[in-house]
Amino acid sequence: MRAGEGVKEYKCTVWSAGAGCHGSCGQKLYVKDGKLIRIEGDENNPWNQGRSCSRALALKQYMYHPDRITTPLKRDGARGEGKFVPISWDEAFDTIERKMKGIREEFGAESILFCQGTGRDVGGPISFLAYSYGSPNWVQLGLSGQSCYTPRLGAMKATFGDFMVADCSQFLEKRYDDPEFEYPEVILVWGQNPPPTCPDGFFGHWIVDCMKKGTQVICVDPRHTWMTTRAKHHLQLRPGTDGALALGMLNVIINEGIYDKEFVAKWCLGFEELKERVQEYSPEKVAGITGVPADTIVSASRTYAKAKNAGGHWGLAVDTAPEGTTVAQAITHLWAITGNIDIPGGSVIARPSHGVTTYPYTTEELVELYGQELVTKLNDKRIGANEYKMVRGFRGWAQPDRAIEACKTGVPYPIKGAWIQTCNPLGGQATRTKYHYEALKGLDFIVAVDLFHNPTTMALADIVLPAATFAEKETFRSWWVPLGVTQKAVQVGECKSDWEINFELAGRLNPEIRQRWGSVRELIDSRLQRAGLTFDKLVEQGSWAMPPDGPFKPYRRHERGLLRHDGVPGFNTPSGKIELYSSVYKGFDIDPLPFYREPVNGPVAKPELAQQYPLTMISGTRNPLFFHSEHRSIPWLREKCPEPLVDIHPDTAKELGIFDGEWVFIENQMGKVKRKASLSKTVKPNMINTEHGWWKPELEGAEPTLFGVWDYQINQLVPGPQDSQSGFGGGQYKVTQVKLTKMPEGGK
Ligand SMILES: Nc1nc2c(c(=O)[nH]1)N[C@H]1C(S)=C(S)[C@@H](COP(=O)(O)OP(=O)(O)OC[C@H]3O[C@@H](n4cnc5c(=O)[nH]c(N)nc54)[C@H](O)[C@@H]3O)O[C@H]1N2
Ligand SMILES: Nc1nc2c(c(=O)[nH]1)N[C@H]1C(S)=C(S)[C@@H](COP(=O)(O)OP(=O)(O)OC[C@H]3O[C@@H](n4cnc5c(=O)[nH]c(N)nc54)[C@H](O)[C@@H]3O)O[C@H]1N2
Ligand SMILES: [Mo]
Repeated sequence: MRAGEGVKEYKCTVWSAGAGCHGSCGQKLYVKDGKLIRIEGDENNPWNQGRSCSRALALKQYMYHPDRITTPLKRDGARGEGKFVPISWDEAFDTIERKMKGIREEFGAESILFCQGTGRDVGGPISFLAYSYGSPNWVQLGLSGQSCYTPRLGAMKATFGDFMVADCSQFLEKRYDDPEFEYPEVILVWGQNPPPTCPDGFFGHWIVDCMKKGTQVICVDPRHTWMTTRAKHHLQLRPGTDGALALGMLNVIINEGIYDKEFVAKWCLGFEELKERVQEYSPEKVAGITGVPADTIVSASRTYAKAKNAGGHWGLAVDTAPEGTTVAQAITHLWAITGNIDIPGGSVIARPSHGVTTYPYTTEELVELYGQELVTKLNDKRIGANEYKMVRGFRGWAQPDRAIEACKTGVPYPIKGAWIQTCNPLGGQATRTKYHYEALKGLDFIVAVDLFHNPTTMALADIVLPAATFAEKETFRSWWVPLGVTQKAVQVGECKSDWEINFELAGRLNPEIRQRWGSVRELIDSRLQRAGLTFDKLVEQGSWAMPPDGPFKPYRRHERGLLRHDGVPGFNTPSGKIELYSSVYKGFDIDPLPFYREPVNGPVAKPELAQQYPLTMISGTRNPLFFHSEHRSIPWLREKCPEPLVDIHPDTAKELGIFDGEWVFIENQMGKVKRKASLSKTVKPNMINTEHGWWKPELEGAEPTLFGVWDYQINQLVPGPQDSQSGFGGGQYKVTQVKLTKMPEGGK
């Protein structure tokens, strides 16, 4: 489509509501008479090169949906009764200001939790509001063990002093055509299903682009997927045993001497200690633990280690493994000892483009943004920071399991309120959902900021504020590359952006904010200053900017002295080397070397439980149509997947007398949930696989139905809390013991 004849084109970076997603696709929005009429992928944007996903393409249905909340609402009846009335923004802000100030005066700012979901666009505005108010308790509430990316980030920071991603040319403006880029010979894809997910600042299809040019993939996944069926090696391990497999691969590579000796000698520290540790994990022993044959472990290790250049890509299953931080550490060691660090087509250091961040990824940044004094003060009260040194020392999160327990028990102090923004704990994020429901119900004051009602807003919210989609707001985006902005194309109802809402409240709750910035635009521009850019300039140049040469752009920055503050060649770790024996972990009271631990409620650790509930359930495998608990009301998306399915191996189904398309219960000690059977050989006979985030917007919203959440929400069966040395990782989403039962005739 072209602009002209009353049609205006807006180039935007997609981040947050509409598509959801961690990605930053460039999309072109076409607007006529103040309404969005079409969306198309931006072919000039280096990230997605013109592509769109099903959720972006359905944006009009999402934005103009009749269920969309378009004014602030206040509860007008008991919690859960489903009665809300529209109020003005002034009334909403006044009420929230009064209540939040009252709670702060009586109980302290820490008694309000600031709860977010995954990294859409919310990290910046929500941490900004929490710290402006003075609460240290910024948390992905319900995400047991903060089990999404934080364990991997922590391991990378400890090992390399920086973050890393598989290099698919994304840091280069000309992408695959840049002569500096070399396609990876191999990409090791660990616990990730890239095509439908685009997670963690990475566009999944880049791996497919590389595969088309000859890149081989090695996949570590208990299921068969599109990618595993095209892999050179598929390591089909028992869920949750990733730690053992990584140690087994290290064992092969070290003992066969096929590691990069020169690189290890020059840049790594602690190799001898690692060598000694991996002797405990022979391929034969690891085969016994993981179910992957020893010769497959050996041949996959050889393929990986002998490749000229190999990328490392990984996903959520690494974090949800027990001791996710140590599993992630073992995988970083695979990248390191093979010398695949910061080279074309290897694993490259990933820093936010131009050094601009929207919110703190590390404690260092937290200090840089808010000052040491505030951070020290926050750490004293942050839930989990006194129990777990890594929670204290890496990133600003409160520990989610302890946070919800505090709501229930008042320990370490009473929690009085929750600010829930871009987050649906009851509908998708929280393990042991009923526990979260009961604990949150007891709080005095709850605000939710969302676009639609969902089980959380219905059951808990006193005030609901209507949020804007990416098409309706100004925001900036920085997650590795490129640095991007989203310009406001249209207005829907009275919706406001998360930045606008939080900026207004932050100013009311902390007058200093108003002295520093006059508007959200000023705040954004002040963040972009580091890049020598402004919001307007970025819009002018097409909505994105790639990093210039220097510390934010590969390759071989460690050799060029670009990584450390002192300018000396090396890595940004305490020793200047890649720490295979981690001094940082040691400081956190975590084993400085990787080790293996069984899933805590798995069939080996709890054989009695497995006898009763013999199937291992993987939950949460992503569906390209939905983003977590979103999009079930969007006609184009829902019609492709009308009901929540469970994948069951045909032999298991036969044994249980279950037919394809029949409704069944998934059941364990915590409850039971409904699913439609889908017979599939993608899973092994002793496991099942099902999606998370299911509730039905078409059902009654008021209690007790709550949009069917108690029928369909799988996380009711997922136990908690996590139990790890670091306080991070180990959410039991991917290893839950269950059984299947047929549903009585006509049940649904
Ligand atoms: N069983 C199981 N459960 C899981 C997982 C799993 O693998 N298995 N994965 C877990 C993981 S990794 C994560 S990160 C969590 C994610 O969990 P959440 O991020 O909490 O995901 P949602 O449930 O979709 O809740 C997001 C809510 O935010 C709203 N929203 C979307 N965009 C915006 C926006 O821009 N502004 C505002 N104000 N609201 C917005 C949506 O309408 C929705 O109600 O789920 C976890 N839950
Ligand atoms: N369309 C869509 N995209 C999304 C999301 C969404 O909800 N919808 N959510 C976003 C979020 S917050 C996240 S965290 C990412 C997650 O995206 P991914 O990291 O890809 O995570 P999953 O889809 O949960 O699982 C990926 C693969 O891990 C395998 N797996 C399961 N258990 C194990 C195990 O124990 N070990 C190993 N090695 N593999 C295992 C599954 O079979 C699956 O194929 O996706 C993001 N992108
Ligand atoms: Mo996530």
